[in-house]
Amino acid sequence: MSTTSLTIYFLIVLCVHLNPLALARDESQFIYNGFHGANNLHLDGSAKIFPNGLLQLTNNSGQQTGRTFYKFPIRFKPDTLSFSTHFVFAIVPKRKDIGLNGIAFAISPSMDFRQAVGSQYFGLLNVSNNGLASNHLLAIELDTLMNAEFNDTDGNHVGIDVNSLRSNVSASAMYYSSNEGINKRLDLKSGNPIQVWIDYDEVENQLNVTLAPMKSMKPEKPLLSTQINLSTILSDYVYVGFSGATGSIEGGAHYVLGWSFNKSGKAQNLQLSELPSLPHQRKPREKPGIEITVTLIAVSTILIVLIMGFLFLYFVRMKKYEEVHEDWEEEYGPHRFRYKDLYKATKGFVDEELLGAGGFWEANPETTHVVGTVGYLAPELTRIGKATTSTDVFAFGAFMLEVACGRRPIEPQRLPEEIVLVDWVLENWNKGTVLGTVDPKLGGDYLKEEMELVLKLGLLCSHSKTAMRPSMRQVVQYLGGDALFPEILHEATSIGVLHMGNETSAEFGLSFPSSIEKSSIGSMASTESILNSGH
Ligand SMILES: *[C@@H]1O[C@H](CO)[C@@H](O)[C@H](O)[C@H]1NC(C)=O
Ligand SMILES: *[C@@H]1O[C@H](CO)[C@@H](O)[C@H](O)[C@H]1NC(C)=O
Ligand SMILES: *[C@@H]1O[C@H](CO)[C@@H](O)[C@H](O)[C@H]1NC(C)=O
Ligand SMILES: *[C@@H]1O[C@H](CO)[C@@H](O)[C@H](O)[C@H]1NC(C)=O
Ligand SMILES: *[C@@H]1O[C@H](CO)[C@@H](O)[C@H](O)[C@H]1NC(C)=O
Ligand SMILES: *[C@@H]1O[C@H](CO)[C@@H](O)[C@H](O)[C@H]1NC(C)=O
Ligand SMILES: *[C@H]1O[C@@H](CO)[C@H](O)[C@@H](O)[C@@H]1NC(C)=O
Repeated sequence: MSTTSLTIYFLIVLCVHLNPLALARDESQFIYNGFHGANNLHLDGSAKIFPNGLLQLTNNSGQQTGRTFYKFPIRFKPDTLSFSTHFVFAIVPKRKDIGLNGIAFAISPSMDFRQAVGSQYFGLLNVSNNGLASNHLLAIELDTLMNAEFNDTDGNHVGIDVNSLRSNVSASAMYYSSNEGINKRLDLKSGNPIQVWIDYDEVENQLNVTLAPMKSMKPEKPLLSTQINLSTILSDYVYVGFSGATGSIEGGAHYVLGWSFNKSGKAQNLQLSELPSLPHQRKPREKPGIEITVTLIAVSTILIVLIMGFLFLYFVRMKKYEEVHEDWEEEYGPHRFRYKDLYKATKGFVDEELLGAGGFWEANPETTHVVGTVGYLAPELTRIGKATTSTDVFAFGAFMLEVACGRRPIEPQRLPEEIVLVDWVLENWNKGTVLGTVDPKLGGDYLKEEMELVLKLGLLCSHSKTAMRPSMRQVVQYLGGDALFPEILHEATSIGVLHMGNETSAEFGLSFPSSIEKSSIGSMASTESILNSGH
């Protein structure tokens, strides 16, 4: 054996036989800005370190427990009990609405947790040793589940646990924002990295736990601050580390990104920029925020109102332009053509399809050809060749008489005095037997006064002098009973002049000039003689 080999041998023997606790003093401070190449760590359960230095305590499967401890024991007694630690963790649940237990920073006399169970025991204790002073365990739990058996306050809390998972003190996860001067909520299982500082001062017996989101400085005020004398709780040599556990139903990943621990003073703050990044994760679909919900409701309401408005306008328009169907049409079917049908039938009103043309009024007032039915044409129309509203009134008068008497204006096959309807009616009027001209098919089934009114009106409209004819407005008023029909007195003394009511006036007199247009139309020509020859 060479001298060199001998030296190495003795060194090895020395190392093996040396009390490992003796080394602890030198290992009372460390910093891991990410865990790549970290070889002083003891990993068990599902814990593993990714190549980028990310420490994963549990993966996405359920019922997982993973632990990572600094593998050298640290001497707490009789040296100072004070310690300080800073770490960054992240809890990434598979489903955002379901908690998955969480992570605990633990100070324990042993790294052997084979008897411990996961879930709510965080992989640190079990049902039989929970709460025993012999555990010598201090744990800071970052709990995402509310376990009633441990008096948990909610499903997102931080607790200080002594020998038991029933916390001595706990609080909902929050951090103090010095800018705003208030505590702000932190979601432990948001999937985002969260910083934790744990500081114990043995002189003041004070244990502080402080949380903050990744980008924040250490807040001035801790989340938890409690008086506790650790000397009776912890053993002389302890192991420090983290345990993470998932529940039975849904999995989720627990990560530690960096960790510094100091027994000799304040733990150095981690170099946040050097910490490993979390695995790319599908962003859990957020429930729509209140703003989005309100916006959606508002937009929907506006749309509904608009649609209803349009529908309303549409129906109003439909109603407005609805074709009025008359009673007689019901019986015989509609006698009308829609513009669309006319347009189609005439191939868009092309000239070739023209049938005929008419003249309009841790468009072409100078009508040259008079077209019409004999009996309906006013006498002056043939003379001046110009249609007026009065000529329409004349035709209307002829029509009224025709309907009332049930015959055409001119029927040559009749007795001579009956050939021209208007003459015949006027003659009978003067004789006082006007109702004798009424259509016999009516069988007397009418009101005498109404019938007389129609006949009188028919005669008046058929007057040979245009000025004597009433306007259509007056006609409607007479028919509707809104205006009193001028009483025509037939007196022998007023031949050639008709009296309107009590007023005798040449202006209102009806005179029927003789022999004008007799040959052409023959309607009003003879009326004069009859009028004059009457009373
Ligand atoms: C999670 O880890 C356990 C134990 O390390 C392993 O059996 C399981 O397959 C892993 N599951 C996933 C989804 O990676
Ligand atoms: C709980 O753990 C303790 C110590 O680790 C062990 O002695 C005990 O048997 C365990 N109990 C159960 C129910 O696993
Ligand atoms: C747990 O809560 C119950 C009911 O509120 C209470 O009676 C009990 O004292 C609590 N235990 C602890 C350790 O706080
Ligand atoms: C704990 O927090 C309180 C209040 O901020 C502070 O006065 C005290 O010094 C802190 N103790 C430790 C050990 O950090
Ligand atoms: C803590 O407890 C130990 C043992 O009971 C005692 O010696 C020590 O004085 C206590 N420390 C404080 C600060 O009260
Ligand atoms: C521990 O504290 C001492 C004294 O404050 C400091 O010099 C040292 O850098 C710290 N080490 C760590 C790892 O925090
Ligand atoms: C937490 O503190 C320890 C040590 O002080 C006590 O022994 C426990 O009883 C106490 N537990 C609770 C729930 O307050």
